[in-house]
Amino acid sequence: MHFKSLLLSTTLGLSALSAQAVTAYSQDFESGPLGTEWSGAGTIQGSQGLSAFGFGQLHLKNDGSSTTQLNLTGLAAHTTMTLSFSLAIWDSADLGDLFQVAVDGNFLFNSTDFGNYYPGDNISHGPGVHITAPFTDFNTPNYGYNSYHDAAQTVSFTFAHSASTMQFNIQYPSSQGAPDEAFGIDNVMVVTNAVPEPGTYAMMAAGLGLLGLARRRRS
Ligand SMILES: [Ca+2]
Ligand SMILES: [Ca+2]
Repeated sequence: MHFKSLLLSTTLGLSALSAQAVTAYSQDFESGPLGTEWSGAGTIQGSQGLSAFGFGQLHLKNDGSSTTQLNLTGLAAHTTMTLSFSLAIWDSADLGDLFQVAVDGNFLFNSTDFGNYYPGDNISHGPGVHITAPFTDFNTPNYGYNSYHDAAQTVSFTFAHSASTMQFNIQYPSSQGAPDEAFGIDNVMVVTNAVPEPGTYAMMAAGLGLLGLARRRRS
């Protein structure tokens, strides 16, 4: 292998390995009150039976059709972001309802493939992965206090992002409102990923290049 191609492959390998993941924000809503980074609709309420699915005792529940919003500022330099959270879908959320997740005004999920109840389908729909037991009828399983089916999903989005601020909006525009139907979120985590600066690349590449040369000389 030529020295230049060795250097290039080493640099590319290193840049992938040395991407810096930083947890910019995490919130499980277990210790109130709700921080000022949150605005819009939503209050901290009991996780009810979804505590068995990682929701702890409390989560942020939105009982209506308007937006819950998270605003973060002062983010360290980064190139990509991962937003993850647990999603509770309470009561009779009807499949075909509109649900939306956006960051900085860009939709990550904007679909009517959302809801709890659809005979013969037996899972919840929405962003992410269904984690609660499949249901067998309108009332089972019931993880809440109302006599309706409830479900939960785990959600994760990774996308290009470099701004020092981020705005996360989550909304159930066609909600009939609690106690008919509602959603909640928990375990909200924002992780940013930064690659090393060009100067750092060059130094690491040079160091490894020299190492490579030394190895070649020995062999
Ligand atoms: Ca919680
Ligand atoms: Ca409904």
